[in-house]
Order: sequence, then C-alpha cells, then structure tokens
Amino acid sequence: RMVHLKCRSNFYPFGGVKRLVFPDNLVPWNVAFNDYNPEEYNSPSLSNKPWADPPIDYPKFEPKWNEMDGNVNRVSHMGAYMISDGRPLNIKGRTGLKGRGVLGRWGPNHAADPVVTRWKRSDDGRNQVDPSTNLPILQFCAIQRRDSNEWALPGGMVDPGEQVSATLQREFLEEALNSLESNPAKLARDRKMIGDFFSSGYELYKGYVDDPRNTDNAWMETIAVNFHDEEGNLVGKFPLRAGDDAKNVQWMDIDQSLGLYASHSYFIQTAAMLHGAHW
Ligand code: RP5
Ligand code: MG
Ligand code: MG
Repeated sequence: RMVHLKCRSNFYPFGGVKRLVFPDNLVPWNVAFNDYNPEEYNSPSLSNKPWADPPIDYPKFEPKWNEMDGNVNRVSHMGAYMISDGRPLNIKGRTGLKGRGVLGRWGPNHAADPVVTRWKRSDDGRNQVDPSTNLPILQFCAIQRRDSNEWALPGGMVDPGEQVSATLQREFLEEALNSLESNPAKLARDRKMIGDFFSSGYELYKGYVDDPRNTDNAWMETIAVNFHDEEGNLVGKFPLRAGDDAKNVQWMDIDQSLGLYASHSYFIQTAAMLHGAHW
C-alpha cells in the first residue's frame, strides 16, 4: 500500500462535493503539482458541536499542532505533519479535497478499533477449516455502518482525555452490545464481562486509516487491538446487538475477499496471520 486510495475516489461521501482526481504519483506533497486547486468542504453540521474544533480561521482557535493540546491529542502516530497557510497537511499526501470535510478535528482524528475474534465452530463444537487453504477459519465481530452501509470494525473516536483502552471497550459496548439502550442491570453485566475480556489485547496496527472522510487537512488514525476468545465461551457466545452508529452486527468469517470499510481488511488480515488462520 503505497498511497491512500479510498480517500481519493471521485465523490466525497457527504455534502455532494467532488474530489479532484489525479494520478498516484502526485499524491506526495513534495511532488510539484502547480495547478492543484481542489474544492473546499467544511460540513456545516460541525458548527457548535462540542466535540469538534472551530473553523480554522476562528480567531480564538489556537491549536498546538503536533502536540498534546490540553487533552486533545494533535500528535500523529506517523510522525510530524506539515502546516501550510495555518492548516495541517494530510500526513499521507493530497486527497483532492480541502477543508476538514465531516471530520471534527483539523489534522489527525484519533480512533480506536477493537478486533474481537473467535474460531468458527460447527454445532458440535469443532473448528471449521477452509477447504482451499486447510486452515481454521477465524471470525471477527463486524458491524454495518449507518453512514456508508459498509461492514466494518466497531470502532470510534477517542474522546479528549480518554484512554485508548477505555475507547475500545466503550465503542464495542455501544456498537456491538447496544449499551446506550441497555437497562442498568444488563449494562453492568456487559461492562464487567467486556472489562475482563478486554484486559489483555494485542496491538495489530497503529497509524493512518485510509478513510473515505479524509481530506487534505483532516484525516483518521487508529489503534487496532485484537481481543481473542480462543475457546469461544466468553464474548464468542454472547448475544450481539447493534447500536449507535451500527445498524447490524454479526460474526463474520475472515477471508481476503471481504470488502470492508476504510483500511479495516488490512487489520483483519493481520489478525488472521497472528492466529495462523485462513485468509
Ligand atoms: C475509521 O473510522 C476508524 O478505523 C474507526 O473504525 C472509525 C471511527 O469513526 P466513527 O466510527 O466514529 O465514525 O477510520
Ligand atoms: Mg461509535
Ligand atoms: Mg463507530
């Protein structure tokens, strides 16, 4: 994966704006592209959202780029990003759209993605093997996103000051167990179970996400962590319920043919390799 692709398709998924389409070799900022003049899009729905930055030219907005800015993390996992005309430049290069699009933060927008896995089993409890590779089939907990209808990891944004470990649990609870609509008793049980199960995870990926919402001045980054239920008797046997920005949830067989949201199939592949599973 040399250059980002999903944030360079003709259409931006919101606001009816079009990205400028240009060849891969012009993606890096240090390659001259003299008549590069893409449209600008800043979603009007972001104004007055407490979790979003103000407009870039708002006089009282004095962000500390490439630093912890109070409890807002403006540090990229990928190293230092450049600032041009007072705006952060996408750390992976041009996207064909200026502004921050629908993203809340200028610069990096930090997310966390729980990759919850179990083995595919038959009714009598035996592991299922893929006939082509002869390797056991790993399943992951997948959600269908409301915004794009694509299947994805149940991830979400790290709130200011929040530990990534807390984001991983909160987002899994919200999107795969519908914690926002659970009664207090169920919520307490789910929190306890997820707290125990998420106490040991394996970091699969940390860095840039090729997210369709990315722009020249705002982009997604994530930490993807694998939580594996080897025996299938913990989260693996728990009833899943979609919630919040997820409209469906299911255990999905991991295979390279899965077309998932953003860079999520890459994270899933890393999990399959880690466990010696079919890919
Ligand atoms: C992706 O967007 C991340 O990998 C994460 O899954 C997700 C976070 O955004 P929301 O789900 O909160 O929209 O880039
Ligand atoms: Mg969420
Ligand atoms: Mg989400």
